[in-house]
Amino acid sequence: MPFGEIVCGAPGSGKSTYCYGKHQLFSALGRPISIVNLDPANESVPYPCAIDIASLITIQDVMNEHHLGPNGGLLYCMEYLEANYDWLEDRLEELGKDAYVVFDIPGQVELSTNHESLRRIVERLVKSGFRLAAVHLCDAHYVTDASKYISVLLLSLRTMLHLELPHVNVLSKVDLIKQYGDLDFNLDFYTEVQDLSYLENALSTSTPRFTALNMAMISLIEDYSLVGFETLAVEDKASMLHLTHAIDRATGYVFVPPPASNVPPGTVDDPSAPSADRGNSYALFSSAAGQMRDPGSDVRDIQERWIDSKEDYDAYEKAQWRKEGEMVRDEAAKKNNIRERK
Ligand SMILES: Nc1nc2c(ncn2[C@@H]2O[C@H](COP(=O)(O)OP(=O)(O)O)[C@@H](O)[C@H]2O)c(=O)[nH]1
Ligand SMILES: [Mg+2]
Repeated sequence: MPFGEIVCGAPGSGKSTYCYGKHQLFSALGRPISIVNLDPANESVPYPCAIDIASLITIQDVMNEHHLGPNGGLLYCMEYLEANYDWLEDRLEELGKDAYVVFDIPGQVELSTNHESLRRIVERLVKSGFRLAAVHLCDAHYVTDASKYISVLLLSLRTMLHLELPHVNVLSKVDLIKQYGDLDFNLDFYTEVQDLSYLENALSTSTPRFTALNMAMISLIEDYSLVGFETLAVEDKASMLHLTHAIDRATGYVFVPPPASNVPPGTVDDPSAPSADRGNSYALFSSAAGQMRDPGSDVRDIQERWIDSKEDYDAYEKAQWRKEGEMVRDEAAKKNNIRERK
């Protein structure tokens, strides 16, 4: 059964960079991955593309032929893709049943908030057997201002309700957050979205005329109680691994055994199997779906890494990289010496 991610988010939120990072990470881990570029506005795609919408339709052709602007052209492309869904389906089938497919979606927000084409394409993918999660990237810069943070919360909530998929919201580019100034609260306040009424003070100072409106929106967000965020710094391995784990839990990939492993006989479906056998599968479930304990799983560690002690960590990492570089250079020199002596 194929698994996958719908990577959405505003233009510039880091979707294509994330897809590239994911490709590098999964290639290193030996996990299957295919990236599908569905964004006709992606001019130079940084990752190897398994399927590219450009071979179906290009935004330039649409703009020339139908005299549309870039935004209208892009919506046309999505509607065209929906009408020619079999083009996508045929190519996805070629990737096989065990594929892990990451879809790079155009940044136009209406596609994931109110336009119907993307939603219907996603619906058909799910019907055809795909286990998908929506990965919604939002630039972490927005948490530095209370009213922008509210817009991001509303956008995330709307996207969750529109796409109707298991959903992972992500504050991207968290490595840059420090340069935008001090946060009013610790990072966990923004990622856990627990008690937004604390924002009232900041809102009434920055936009006093809209305080009542902002507070009404806050109570709406809290009523749904759906939005929360993971964080991402794409070049940080721990951050990518943690996000991958969170997405694997959303799609159910955590329960997929490695291809080479044998399924213990009679463990899951057979109620007459000895309890010791069944115990194994329960342990798998509780450890796979239990509390996450990897290095990026505590948002206080993220706060320390990227906000409180960023300079110290950066200096430490630089020193480690230098050491690694020197080791590689010494190894190469040693090998050269041996070869020359021979
Ligand atoms: N510092 C930093 N920059 C990032 C990160 N992710 C993306 N970017 C930069 O953000 C810009 C926009 O990224 P892109 O992937 O093209 O965004 P897209 O429009 O959503 O596909 C590029 O200049 C990226 O290099 C990140 O995690 N950290
Ligand atoms: Mg892009």
